[in-house]
Amino acid sequence: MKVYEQKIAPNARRVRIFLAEKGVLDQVEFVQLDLKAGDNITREFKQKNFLGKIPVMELDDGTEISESVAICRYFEALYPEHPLMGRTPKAQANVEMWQRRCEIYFMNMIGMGFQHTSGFFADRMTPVKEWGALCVEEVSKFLKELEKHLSVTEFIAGDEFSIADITAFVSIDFAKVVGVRRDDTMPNINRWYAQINERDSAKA
Ligand SMILES: N[C@@H](CCC(=O)N[C@@H](CS)C(=O)NCC(=O)O)C(=O)O
Repeated sequence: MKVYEQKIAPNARRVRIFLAEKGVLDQVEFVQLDLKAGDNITREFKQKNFLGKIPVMELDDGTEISESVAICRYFEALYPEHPLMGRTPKAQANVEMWQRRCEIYFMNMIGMGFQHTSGFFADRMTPVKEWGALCVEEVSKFLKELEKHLSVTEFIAGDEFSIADITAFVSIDFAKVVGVRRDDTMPNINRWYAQINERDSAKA
């Protein structure tokens, strides 16, 4: 099976970390694309994902799956031992809630903030600086909420490491591109970040 990605891209990184946690990185052939050069918006690539986004997983039977969480869900179903999406119905709902919060209100806001303030993809979209600035404000607000949340919980979605931690961890590194950084006023985030960063998967 193949995964089309660009290694430094945050969505690619979260899938890699998930696969490393599952111990299946070596089952996948990673195909590198250059996003800035537009490898992802060619007619050929858009046949794999009409949205022109990575990562895209291609199974040996030709099935193409995009959306990072959909790719992760496939591996969660294949390898349910060491669950990363919750064990019980309640835990699964909690993980889903936090994963979506971290993705929609944090990771995506960083992406929008970056694209709309930097003009990085101006060849394929219309940057709106004011919208980008508002997104960056939302990123800072979310980080503050995360700091409060991590004062009462070990991991983002409770007692166990999950995909929500992966999305939040990758997003915290990504947030540097919009000038938002964790700092000394965030002891809980710093404690949690160090813990995730020590896992072998964090280097994937
Ligand atoms: N919701 C998608 C987002 C995918 C996405 O935005 N990928 C970025 C890289 S992190 C991308 O392909 N950007 C290229 C572009 O927008 O042209 C997912 O979860 O995989």
